[in-house]
Amino acid sequence: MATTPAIDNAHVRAWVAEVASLCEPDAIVVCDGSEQERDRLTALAVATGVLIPLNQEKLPGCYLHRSDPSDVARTEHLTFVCPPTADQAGPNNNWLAPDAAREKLSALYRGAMRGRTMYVVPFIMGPANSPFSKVGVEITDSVYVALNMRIMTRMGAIATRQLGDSNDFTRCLHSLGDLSPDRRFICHFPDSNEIWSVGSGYGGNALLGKKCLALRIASALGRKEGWLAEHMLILGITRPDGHKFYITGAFPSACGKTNLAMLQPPASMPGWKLETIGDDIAWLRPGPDGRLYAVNPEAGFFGVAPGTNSKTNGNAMISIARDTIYTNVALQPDGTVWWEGHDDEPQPGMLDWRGRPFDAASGEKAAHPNSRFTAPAYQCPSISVDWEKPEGVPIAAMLFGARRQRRVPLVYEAESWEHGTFLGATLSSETTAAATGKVGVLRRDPMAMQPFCGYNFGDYFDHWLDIGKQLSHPPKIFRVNWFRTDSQGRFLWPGFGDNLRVLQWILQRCEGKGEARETAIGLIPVEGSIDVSGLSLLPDAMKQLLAVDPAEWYEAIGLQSEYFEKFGDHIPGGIWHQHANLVRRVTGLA
Ligand code: GTP
Ligand code: SPV
Ligand code: MN
Repeated sequence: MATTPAIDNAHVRAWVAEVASLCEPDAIVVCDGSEQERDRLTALAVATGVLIPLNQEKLPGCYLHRSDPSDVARTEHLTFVCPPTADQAGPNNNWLAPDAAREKLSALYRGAMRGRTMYVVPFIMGPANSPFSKVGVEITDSVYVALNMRIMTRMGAIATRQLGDSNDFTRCLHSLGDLSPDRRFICHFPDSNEIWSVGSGYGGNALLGKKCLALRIASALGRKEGWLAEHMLILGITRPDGHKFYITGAFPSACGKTNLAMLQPPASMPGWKLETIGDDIAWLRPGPDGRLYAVNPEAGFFGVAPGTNSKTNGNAMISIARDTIYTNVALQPDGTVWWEGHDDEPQPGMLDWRGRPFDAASGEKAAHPNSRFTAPAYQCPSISVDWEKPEGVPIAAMLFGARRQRRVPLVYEAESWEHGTFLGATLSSETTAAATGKVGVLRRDPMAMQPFCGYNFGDYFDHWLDIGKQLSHPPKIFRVNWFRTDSQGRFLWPGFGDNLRVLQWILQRCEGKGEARETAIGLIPVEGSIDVSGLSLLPDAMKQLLAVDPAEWYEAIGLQSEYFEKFGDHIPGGIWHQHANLVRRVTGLA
């Protein structure tokens, strides 16, 4: 079948022909990323009900998409990593043998695009012409996916040019199939640099440049090539004294990356300047000067809508005021959108995320808890001038954070790279609506990568330790927790903009200043060394936020060793060494 326009790259052409004969689309369209193309695809999406135009005066260029109600979040139990052996995938992944996966999915792809158009979407992850960047080509039968990829990646002619006649690209095959969860699979083939996804049109399951390529495939590539692909935001911070720092932060899904990446200083901290580089993914490489450099491989934000308002995240509110695709939010009668935690009061006559009249008395949410916006990064008022630097930005500190009501203090510092790797490896968090399943259950989530590491976690920890050995000036590593609660379930820490108070202490520590005390788990701020002036905290809040209770940590060490033992001898000695240190200190105190 002819493609429009013709494909110059022989490898892409051959692969497209192969997929077309399997999926049998009615037409093949190769995306160029132009505005005319966006307008054409948008008009088509509106005509077919895939997109609903919003109020074009209040929200120019904005559209609403309602996904199938059974297809609203990543489905981790249907996600597989398929290297030749289960041991390579590790107990952290679902594994299918590559041949078995191909056979199973080929049957689902056969004829799946009959009556549909097949879009060929070339894209770059990373800035054009950066040594960090990787090219992918996504074949999809979803116009929603094509339009989202246009926002989330450098899509179209720019990618075709960067690829040239090379065969070095990730083959990303996606079909909506019949959207049935019974026939939904997201499979990754790190050895052949391929992703096969079928049966879902949602976010991380379908926009294959994001979690599938930029984390699962990239983490495996990074291991081979000597770099790291991480579920991290990247933030630039200029202090009132003019000193500029860059930090990264790994927090599990829906645990605050986008919010921290777009942080606005509290009124009590004038003169601080914060710049967004990325809100979800960082690719990190040791630089020639022995520091670790980061780029954001993405070009847009696929952010959580609920809870976003001009107080919590004013930069996001401005970013999503135009040219944004909203997914599964509520629709107001005036053609604007609403979600729980929005600035505005909901208007009477609102439709919920499924398009049904919203009934506040029903107890159901108007927007799905994992409803999202897709917005171009350049629209963010805090976007950094450095965000597309091909060589990336040098990282002074890395944060590991999670949702923890108990045990884990507001912030503490690792004593070394190895200790910091251990703090990342022992991260656990209460689950959120970003993946299907029960919400609020504590689960292990090393480096916030449990759903995203494309190989055995034991080998991944080892790779982290190896990277550290290549750094003469490694970033300092910290654990943070904005989510600690008191006995009545109230947040002890105000969070959001006030998190800058914690970052201030972290930056002081990066310069060898700031006061810390040694504890069993690491270096904790001395009370008074985090500036809380102007905050109305609950009585004793800072004492509780900075407490280390040996009895609580005694419980943790047992759970940690139980977890690491699952990985057998893949767990490197350095991690066991750090665990033994913790055991010694905790039992010494208990
Ligand atoms: P993914 O896109 O799924 O990877 O999520 P994320 O890590 O970017 O999370 P995001 O910043 O979108 O925040 C998710 C939810 O956590 C939102 O409802 C926020 O309002 C809430 N949140 C973010 N930061 C804080 C904080 O400092 N304190 C509290 N209490 N809530 C926060
Ligand atoms: C996450 O779940 O961490 C996300 C959204 O950032 S998704 O793209 O669906 O993975
Ligand atoms: Mn994420």
